[in-house]
Amino acid sequence: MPKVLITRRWPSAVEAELQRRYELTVRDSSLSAAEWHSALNEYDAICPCVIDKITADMLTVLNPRTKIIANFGVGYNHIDLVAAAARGISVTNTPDVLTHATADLAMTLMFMLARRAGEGERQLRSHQWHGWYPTHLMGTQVTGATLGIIGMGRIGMAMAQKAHDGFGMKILYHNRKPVNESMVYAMKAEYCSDMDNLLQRSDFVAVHCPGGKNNRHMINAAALAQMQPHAFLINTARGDVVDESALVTALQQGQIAGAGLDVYENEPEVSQALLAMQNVVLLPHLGSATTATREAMGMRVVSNLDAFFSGQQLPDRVV
Ligand code: 8YV
Repeated sequence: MPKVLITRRWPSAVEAELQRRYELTVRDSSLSAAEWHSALNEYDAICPCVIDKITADMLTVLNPRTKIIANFGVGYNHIDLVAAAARGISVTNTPDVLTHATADLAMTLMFMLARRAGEGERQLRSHQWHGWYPTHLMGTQVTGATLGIIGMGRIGMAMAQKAHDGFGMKILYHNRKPVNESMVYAMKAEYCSDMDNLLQRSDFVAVHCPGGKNNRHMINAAALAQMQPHAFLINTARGDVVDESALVTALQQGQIAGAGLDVYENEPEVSQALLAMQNVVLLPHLGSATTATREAMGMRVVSNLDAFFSGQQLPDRVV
């Protein structure tokens, strides 16, 4: 049986499945560079997740036994793909299965921000709610508002569709190129080749592009300055897409109305300034965190491993 290492505990149903097929080792912590080097000589496959930063230094083993890194998650900006390819290591991810869970969470953030749900709950739990009054925690209506999607991939599209079909929202999107899919036409989603144009016109801006160096700080001070003062920023993609300190400044100066974040530049650290603000909703990277989705992600890794070890084409090859 091939030897497989998973770097964290996975849902038990998936661990059981892996155990049936492979000689499985389960860790519950990240590997140091030295541990990576020995793991690459010991295992046929290694299955990391987003918190395992796999740099070129960690992949410096000549002729590693490991020939596949099967990531548990769709994003792979934590893996140095060039270094993996140089060692002849294939990398796979888990697309599709977490699309709706992540888009649902972006919707959750949008509603929590708009309707001040976090603020209201904090108020009630701290016994500061003294009864109804006409101007209490007045928020923003989501239905009919304009949603700007940055990155119209699978997750961006799913959020756009939920927002359009369920809540009559007007959809703008910014992408490298226009998306030629029937769903986009059905929603009458408007392509903004110029991101500033989208930022200037949206009531809610949701970031759905990949992380990594190409998109690092795409939402910087200049971009935030384009947004309307009543607009909200939502990020369920990757923390590095948003310049967190520029975001803090924009919020402090009232350039935008609030932000809903599920991802951060230095996870699990979150800036003290954000923690102190009432008009931000802060979640701990929960995008794909439903039982069904996490199990499906695990099973998607299993499919990639099965394909690899039976010599078939990898369903989700990244390199
Ligand atoms: C996952 C995610 O939970 O899949 C992704 O890229 O961001 C998350 O939803 C995480 O990556 C697990 O590795």
